[in-house]
Amino acid sequence: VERFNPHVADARWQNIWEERSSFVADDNSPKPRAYVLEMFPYPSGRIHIGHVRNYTMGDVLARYKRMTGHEVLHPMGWDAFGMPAENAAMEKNVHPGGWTRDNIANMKAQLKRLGFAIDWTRELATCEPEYYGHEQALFLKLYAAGLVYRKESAVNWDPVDMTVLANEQVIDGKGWRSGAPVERRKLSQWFLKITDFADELLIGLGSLDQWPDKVRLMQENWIGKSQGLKCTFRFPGGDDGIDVFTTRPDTMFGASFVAIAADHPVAQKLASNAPDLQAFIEECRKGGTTAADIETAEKRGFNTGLTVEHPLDPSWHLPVYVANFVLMDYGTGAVFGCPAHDQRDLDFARKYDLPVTRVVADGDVTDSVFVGDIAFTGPGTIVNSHWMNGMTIDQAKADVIARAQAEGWGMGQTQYRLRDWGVSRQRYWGTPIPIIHCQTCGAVPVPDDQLPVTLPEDVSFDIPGNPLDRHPTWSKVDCPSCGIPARRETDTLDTFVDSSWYFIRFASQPHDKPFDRAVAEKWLPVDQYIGGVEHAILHLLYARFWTRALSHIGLIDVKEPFASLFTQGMVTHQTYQDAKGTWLSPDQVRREGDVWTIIDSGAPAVAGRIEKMSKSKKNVVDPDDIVDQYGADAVRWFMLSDSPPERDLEWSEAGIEGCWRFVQRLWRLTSQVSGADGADKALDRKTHQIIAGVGADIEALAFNKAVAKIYDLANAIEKAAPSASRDSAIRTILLLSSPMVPHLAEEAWTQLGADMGGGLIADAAWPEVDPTLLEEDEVTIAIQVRGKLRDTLTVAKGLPQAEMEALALASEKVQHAIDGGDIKKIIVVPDRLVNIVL
Ligand code: ANZ
Ligand code: ZN
Repeated sequence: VERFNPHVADARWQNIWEERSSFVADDNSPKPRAYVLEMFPYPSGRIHIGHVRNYTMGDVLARYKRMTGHEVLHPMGWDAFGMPAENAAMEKNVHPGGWTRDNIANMKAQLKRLGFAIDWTRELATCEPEYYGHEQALFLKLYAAGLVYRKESAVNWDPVDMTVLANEQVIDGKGWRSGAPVERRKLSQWFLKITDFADELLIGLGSLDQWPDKVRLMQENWIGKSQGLKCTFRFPGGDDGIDVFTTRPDTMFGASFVAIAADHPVAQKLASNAPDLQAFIEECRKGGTTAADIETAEKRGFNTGLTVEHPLDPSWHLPVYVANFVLMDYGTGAVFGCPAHDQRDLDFARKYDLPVTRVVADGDVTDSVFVGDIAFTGPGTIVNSHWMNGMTIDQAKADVIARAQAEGWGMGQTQYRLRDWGVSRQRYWGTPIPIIHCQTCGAVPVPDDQLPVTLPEDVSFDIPGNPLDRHPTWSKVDCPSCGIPARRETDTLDTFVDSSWYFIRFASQPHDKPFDRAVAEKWLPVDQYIGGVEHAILHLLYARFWTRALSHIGLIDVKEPFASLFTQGMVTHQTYQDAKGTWLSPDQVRREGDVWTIIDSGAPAVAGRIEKMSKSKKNVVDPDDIVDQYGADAVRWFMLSDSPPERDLEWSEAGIEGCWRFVQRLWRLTSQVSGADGADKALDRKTHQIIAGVGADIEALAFNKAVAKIYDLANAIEKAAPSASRDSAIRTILLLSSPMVPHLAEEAWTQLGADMGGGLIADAAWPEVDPTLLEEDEVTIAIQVRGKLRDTLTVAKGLPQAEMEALALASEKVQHAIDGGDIKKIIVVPDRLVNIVL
């Protein structure tokens, strides 16, 4: 037999699928639907191996669903806005649009070579007005519904480049280009009211039983619901005071100070005539804006000299500090500090020499000296707290909240960690926010018939900042409402907005509106979503929110966009370094015995850790190169073999060669259809068990198990003698492996086509399982003599008792054990056991 030649076959079949529109989804199909989606790629330049693994998994499921009678939607598009395009523009003097579109063309060609069953008629790129114009319309609908607002908020400000930085452009608290320490600055920015949906998003997690537990937990923590008390610490003698939020009202008698955020109005007011406080506040504003930045910063405070009354004992006065660890946008921006039971408070108290009073006892330990430098946060009994002594934490919490409500100085309160979603970006390469600022009318939405607001093409990137801001004409427009000269909003939307609804646009993409509700509802929710766990929080939460928001305003009746979620592992590869620690690529080194050397110089090299493929460590393999070498099917087969899909997969030369050999082995098998007669019962049984097993494995995304079963069947076929059963097993193995190695499967299918009536294997039905063949029809029975096991026999299931007896007595081992003795009785348990009593 000639070898299977992917260099000819791959492209041929890809063209045939395309010509026949094999994978174009029909909105009006009467079949049951399956929407299979992988997270769409950012067009960074080239497809990387992680994409190949991700899309191969989705592809196998999509092809399998087609074969099992579903109308499948399996689309692909491009998450095409974002910083890298602007960075390229700054560094290489290219236009972000040109750079992005070139990348899309290249990456699309790369994907096509892998033979994915994608409906390319639905391809979309978020950077095209055809997409983002509809996004602007949706944004304005949310605005009209009160789900969008503007407020002052902190951004990362690079004082040297005089520009706003995205979080990912802040590296170790410094601007990525200037290296200058980043400052916090206030700007008026646009927000989406995701907090209105905090509870819904939390409760909704409960229905997502086909999501990984870890992802649900991460979202739960991100939403961060906590219940506690909001209460006032009054200024002595006054009516007003400082409101604090606490989740531990049970520890109130352990309070030793009150701390407020640097941006708290009380701090601001005091600072106006206290230069040293003003200086402290400025200090606090330095450093990044993320919670992690603030968490890790050293705890520092400023004693304001003010005091407040303790609500449970007004004669007891506590000092008020401004502290860098208190955030203005959580709770009330103020806390009471209880050092014995909160680590930050303890660090703070030790530094500023404040009292530490233990109020929760752990067993017999009640003395504060045992607090040491570690706060006690476990369960226990209340102590040092007057009437609360002896209560549990929960009893004390309830007691204090009830008392506060009765006496009017506090209220039970639910608090969420989740913040509203700031969507303003001071960047060019994003969706323009469709608002016009007018001196008289305020913020005016761009009228519908003036959408899309398109980006200007003539922009420059030679100086830092937002090119939209300095464009000579773009932002100069007349107010749509009153007609006077006004200014177009120059902020663009966070690219997470683009990826919050692309799966709806895939399902339905009319020209004149974002989507057709009825059509979108036919497809949604996505039945299987596959992607990287790095998107476990933000992307998935934003997409869930956006879908709920659209549903809230009546645009679509879908609550959860992704019914089932799968997060795949990474592709890893061996790393190599030279003696100085410079990374070397695998093809720069050679192994001689146990030592590695650099091929060019003969100098020693070190084989390092197996790590995620990355350009910086030089351990990448380029999908194009390996497809050139081995063809698409061997690469696809490798992506599915060996490792469970949620685990990391190590790329290896030996591994891909094994896959290449298996592809050839399958090919040879298919040339062995003999036309012979006769049944091979054992092979039939194996074949049908494997049909059932592979189907179940693919449904469960256990691709490595499906692959192992196909190997198993190949072995069985190779061992079997020619028969009709064997011919049928050969056809079956082709069908079962066709979702994984579709090019080979099509090629072999046509070769067998003479006796099968033609047609594509892509359109063939998944083989049916004969349930009677799944049952084992033989059993193993135990033969005992005087209760002792003497032999085991394999017999037909349901064998009559007399025959079981006869077979037992015919056994040489049994006869030996009887040794001429008298048989008193023979006990038979059908299908299990024969016991001979002497
Ligand atoms: C007193 C106390 C005693 C607290 C104790 C904890 C332990 P979660 O669970 O995350 O909601 N807190 C409240 N507002 C804050 C702010 N704006 N910035 C920094 N910290 C703030 O956390 C709630 C707890 O975090 C609150 O309960 C408060 O400290 C602090 F033994 O109050 B606690
Ligand atoms: Zn106006």
